[in-house]
Amino acid sequence: MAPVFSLLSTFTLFTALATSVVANPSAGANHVRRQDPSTEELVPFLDYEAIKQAADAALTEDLERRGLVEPGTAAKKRSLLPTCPRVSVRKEWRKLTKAEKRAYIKATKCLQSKPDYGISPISDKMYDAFVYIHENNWFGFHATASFPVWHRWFVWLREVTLREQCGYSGPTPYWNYTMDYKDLFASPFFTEPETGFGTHGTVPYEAMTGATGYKVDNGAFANLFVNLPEPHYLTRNFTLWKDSDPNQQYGKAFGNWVSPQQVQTTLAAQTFWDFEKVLDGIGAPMSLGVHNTVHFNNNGDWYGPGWLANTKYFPFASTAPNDPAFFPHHAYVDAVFWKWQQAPGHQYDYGGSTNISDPTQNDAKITDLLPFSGFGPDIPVALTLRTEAFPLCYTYSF
Ligand SMILES: *[C@@H]1O[C@H](CO)[C@@H](O)[C@H](O)[C@H]1NC(C)=O
Ligand SMILES: *[C@@H]1O[C@H](CO)[C@@H](O)[C@H](O)[C@H]1NC(C)=O
Ligand SMILES: *[C@@H]1O[C@H](CO)[C@@H](O)[C@H](O)[C@H]1NC(C)=O
Ligand SMILES: [Cu+2]
Repeated sequence: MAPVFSLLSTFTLFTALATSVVANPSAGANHVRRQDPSTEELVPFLDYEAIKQAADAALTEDLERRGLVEPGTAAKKRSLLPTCPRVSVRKEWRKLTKAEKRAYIKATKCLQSKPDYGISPISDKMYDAFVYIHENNWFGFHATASFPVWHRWFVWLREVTLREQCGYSGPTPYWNYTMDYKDLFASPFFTEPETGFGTHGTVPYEAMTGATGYKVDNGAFANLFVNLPEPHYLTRNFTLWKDSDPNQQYGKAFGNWVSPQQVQTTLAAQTFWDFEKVLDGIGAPMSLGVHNTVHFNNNGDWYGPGWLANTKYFPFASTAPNDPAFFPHHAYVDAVFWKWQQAPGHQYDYGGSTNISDPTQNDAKITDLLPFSGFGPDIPVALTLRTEAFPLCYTYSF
């Protein structure tokens, strides 16, 4: 167990990845977006102009909070923006009706037959565009201040795309795995007949040279074929959890890192950067945090660049969104972030490090641009900080 555990020390892992990024910036960079901006298509269902205006309003609100512009300047800008047609409420997966679950699964698969408007140079399918924008420069928005805000916008882009391209009109689901912390993989989220996301499967499978796991051969996404970094069947490997005696250190630890108690500890953080550090287990050698624990336990495609450690793609391919379960997982991480923001003084708090190799670097700013590789405009952090405002237009109820 010890070697496995040391592999899983998040901070060590990320630092190692980041070091190789710095040392050899061109390694594995075979995924290059088209260079000529005039050939870049717009994503037709995103209102680029309105998003840019909303970003301007959010940045002006920030200036106004700091007394740098006349009171009322931001409100005037906001009054020119569209308003939310409605503020939708995201729901725990188990609260969706069977019909809603079926519709969500159908819409997810539908993305595999929709165009990506030139976003990914590797595949022309919208399903893969999400994988591509997540792997492209992934070290900029993992285990850094950008993590919660970048992934918030990412999950929202998926929500909009499921609605606009594939007609999904139900609630965006999140998987509240704290309900399952005593036995994560017995969760109906995975095991429910027909609408479960499936278990790790029974067939050992070498997805590509150096990357093994089990082909997902059951559940709603049985035999799902994905394309990044190269074509393979969706793969998971729950072994790490299953082989951990729940009464032993690692078995217990894995559960406890996603327990309701761990969420309380995360929510108790006083500043945004402390929140992110607890969420991701940064600088906490005995915790992977509420976010990373789930990735590491699911393994296979979920495991991010670590899964590809023995392939030519390491460390540039953070292809975890290959697994459709990525999105309900990240919607829950976002719910925890939202909850943290509800405490007095937290809504617009932002800061910390933008450097994955140095958590003490205190340079993150609300004006920082989050990169989306051409999937809509890059947006400033300020635009993500209130989910109830245009264009995000969603909330949680718990
Ligand atoms: C998640 O479940 C826990 C119980 O495990 C509950 O206390 C919490 O409110 C739930 N959170 C959400 C977002 O549903
Ligand atoms: C599953 O992961 C474990 C480590 O947790 C590893 O030892 C094993 O080789 C993996 N199995 C496959 C089939 O990849
Ligand atoms: C990030 O931190 C590392 C380690 O301290 C340092 O070597 C590197 O120069 C930093 N990168 C940037 C862009 O500041
Ligand atoms: Cu990610």
